[in-house]
Amino acid sequence: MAYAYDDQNIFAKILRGEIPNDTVAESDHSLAFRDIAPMAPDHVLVIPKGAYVTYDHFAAEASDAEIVDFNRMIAKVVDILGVGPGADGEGYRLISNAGRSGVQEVPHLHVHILGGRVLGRMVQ
Ligand code: DGP
Repeated sequence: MAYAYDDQNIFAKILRGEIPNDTVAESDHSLAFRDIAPMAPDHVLVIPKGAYVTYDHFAAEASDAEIVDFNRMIAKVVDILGVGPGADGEGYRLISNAGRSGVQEVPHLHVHILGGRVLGRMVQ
């Protein structure tokens, strides 16, 4: 499958430093920053630095190093937020919207990490 990446999307601009962000953590291949319109007390977006549109695009084409880095970044943010259910936190949710049916607003892969309150049922 061919994935067309639009390098004018807002997260590409954040990665190029053209738009400010509230960074939570950064690594070689990933960036985590707070969502501009939080839907929970903790709402962080994790994005790869590479040009990937959706999770399936990333999983199919990213290097092993990028995939490991991205997943470790999610674990790191869960730890920073203190929401891991195995620790003292109450738990969290990961969401990655893709395409029109997934109501993806920004066409650069991002995983939402939501926590800090009891979340409602997932699918509407
Ligand atoms: P979605 O593509 O539907 O999974 O959601 C995109 C999310 O990105 C949405 O929760 C709002 C957030 N967002 C959009 N523009 C910006 C921005 O300029 N900065 C930040 N931090 N978040 C943004």
